[in-house]
Amino acid sequence: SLNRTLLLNLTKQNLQNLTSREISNKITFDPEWEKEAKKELKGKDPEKLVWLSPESIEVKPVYGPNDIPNYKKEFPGIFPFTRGPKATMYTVKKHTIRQYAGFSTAEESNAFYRKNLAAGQTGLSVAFSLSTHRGYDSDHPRVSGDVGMAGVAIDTIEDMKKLFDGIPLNKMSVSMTMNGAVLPILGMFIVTGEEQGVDKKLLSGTIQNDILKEFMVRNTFIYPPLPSMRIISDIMGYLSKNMPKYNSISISGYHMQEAGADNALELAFTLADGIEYIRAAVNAGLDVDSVAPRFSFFFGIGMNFYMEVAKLRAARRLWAELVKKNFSPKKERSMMLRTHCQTSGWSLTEQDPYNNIIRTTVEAMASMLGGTQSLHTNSFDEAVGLPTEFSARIARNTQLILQEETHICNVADPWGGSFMMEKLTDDLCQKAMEIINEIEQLGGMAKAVESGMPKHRIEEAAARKQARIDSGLDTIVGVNKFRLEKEDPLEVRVIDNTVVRESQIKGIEKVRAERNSEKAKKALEALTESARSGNGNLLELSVEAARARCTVGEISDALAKVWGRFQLKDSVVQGSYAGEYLNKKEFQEIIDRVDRFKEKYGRRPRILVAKMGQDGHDRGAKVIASGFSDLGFDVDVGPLFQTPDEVARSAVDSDVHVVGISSLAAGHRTLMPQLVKALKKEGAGSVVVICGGVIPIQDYQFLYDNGVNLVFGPGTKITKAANDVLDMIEQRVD
Ligand code: MLC
Ligand code: 5AD
Repeated sequence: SLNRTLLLNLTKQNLQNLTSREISNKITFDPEWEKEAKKELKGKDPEKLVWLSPESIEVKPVYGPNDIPNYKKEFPGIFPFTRGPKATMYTVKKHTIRQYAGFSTAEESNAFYRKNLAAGQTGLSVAFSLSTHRGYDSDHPRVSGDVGMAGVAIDTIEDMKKLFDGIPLNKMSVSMTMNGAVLPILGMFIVTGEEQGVDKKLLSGTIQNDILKEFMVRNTFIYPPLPSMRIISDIMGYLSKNMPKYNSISISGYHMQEAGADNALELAFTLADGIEYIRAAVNAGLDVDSVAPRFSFFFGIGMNFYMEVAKLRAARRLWAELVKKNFSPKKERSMMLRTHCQTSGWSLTEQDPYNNIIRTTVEAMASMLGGTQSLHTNSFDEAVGLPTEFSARIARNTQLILQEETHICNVADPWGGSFMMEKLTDDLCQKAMEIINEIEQLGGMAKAVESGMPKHRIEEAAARKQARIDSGLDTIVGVNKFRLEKEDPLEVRVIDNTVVRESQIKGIEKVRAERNSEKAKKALEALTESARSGNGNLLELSVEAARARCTVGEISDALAKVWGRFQLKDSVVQGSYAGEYLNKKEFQEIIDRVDRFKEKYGRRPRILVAKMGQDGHDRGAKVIASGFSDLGFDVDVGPLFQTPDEVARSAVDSDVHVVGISSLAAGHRTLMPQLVKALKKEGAGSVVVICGGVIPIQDYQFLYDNGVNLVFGPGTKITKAANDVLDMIEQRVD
């Protein structure tokens, strides 16, 4: 029984009732300036120059002292740390250049890391395969299209040792982005240190370990929320006792921004997550001062330049004040927000891709001017695949040039005292606090997540953003303005999924053959028992299991025996796309075309929007579902993590005209041909098959040859996609 949602169509009446947002407050200006501006504007009101940001903040054309009447002196390194966690900031230590990377096998990723470190990178950050994220070994049939594609596949401690071969873990700080399979991965990391001869006291780095945002946006959870929260408090307990230099969590807003959140939503949900994690630790008997000093954060930095700088300043101030108010810590450091940033992947385009270098540079500057501790700059080939050696070099050099050549690092918080920046910081604090208070009313972030509120807000914001771009309100150079007539294809990194999988399977077989199977069995049983009874520390037991050479899949299953695997119940927002697009002729033309379709064929065109494999990035799928629904289509949305057979089955069950697959993790080459075959087997060969997402142009012909009817790259207008799909359906039903 699949958990599918059928969206009802909005009536035209409903559509008309949705109006765009308007500037609400009376805007005041300095009278002398206003007089001069009116002259220049030939009598027009300067209020017309106010820009209403996506956060509903009114950005004025000019600021002055009257905009910050309550300005209080603040300095870096001093509570509430608005201006930075350290007094001297980059003047003493520049931010860590920490490029997120991982692909294929441990050997290949290790070689890539070593080259990057030699060329100026200063910290490591591991991207794991989606199969690993979701706690499946590489030999599991569900992950055949995923292994090694979006990150490095790790099945056993032997893989982890290869990943850090020649990289001394007492010297190099390592971030690992892991949330679902956090226990086996952290366990294997600790044992890797041990087998390198490094005492775990000396291990430095960060584990992402932020499960709440997985249930909202990133979707690499394994277990239900409650046991997932126990995992986190067990990890904090273990780390605070045994690994004083290791950051126990990286509370992440990045993925919210990538999923469509504006800066106020990102800020509010991330800080509210942080408060929830301290509460969980305190409820598990830990002292706030033993855990909070090792909390770290992670924000996305997009193209809204001033607002992004203001966000990091606001984040530090709000966090300090919230922790103080809620937990009365004794240590200053418990209130000090330290963060990693990553430039926005979503802001980058497939069209005219070298423009992405410029976008990333601007975003990197905002991160540094905002005072980040660590930074990843994206590669310009983001929209088509994983970084190549060349694109990774440019991305890294972007940071090196900003650090070494621009003298940006010579001043801490250079924006401090700017009328505009201080006002935006205050405004963002206020907007975020309104949302945080709403969350507190719901009983905190865990409850809010359960209610679906944050996810819904983010998806609304994403649909609005898409409509603003599709209707030309927001500009993206090379996409909806100044588009090239002809694009030159980019060189892309190609990973042979079959070869990686076979080599991983050999590795698993070798470890299983050589280990003491009795010891491995006992370690797994202890984990199952701890999950059942609630006694013992799950990380301590996972370290034991890693020593006993248990695999990621075995450790994950030992816990799933008790807790099961979590299934997300989902819905899709309606009206947000239409709300920003209304009154546009092309929008109305498609609605009319869909109505004519219905008159002629007795029902609306019906599309199943689905995701296959372990790729949980569903912004694209959600935005397509919302957009098509607002355009009058009947839309079914499939659950995440489907096999091609499962998708074919539900296409037949709901008798759809079209199946639309969104693919962001490179599984399309393996999974799309399987889907076409599965549809034929079900007798549904006439269903139109389309796909979109991160798909290099080089793969289009391969997909057409294998029965896919239409492929849409990033930057496709939904209205155009809808028209093309209607053409295709009408050819088939006639
Ligand atoms: C810093 N230090 C100073 C100083 N500045 N000392 C004196 N004077 C100064 N001016 C000290 C710090 O106090 C610290 O020591 C040490 O130097 C290291 O500096 P840091 O600023 O803490 O940097 P770093 O070690 O790099 O840690 C940054 C961090 C951490 C705290 C944000 O959590 C981190 O590295 N996070 C990275 C997360 C990441 O890469 N995530 C990728 C996600 S990708 P001490 O003793 O005080 O610690 C993803 C994508 C996806 O999620 O979806 O797949
Ligand atoms: N290697 C490098 N960068 C990656 N990203 C995701 N996976 C990898 C990887 N394996 C980056 C992209 C993406 C963001 C979530 O992280 O920029 O948008």
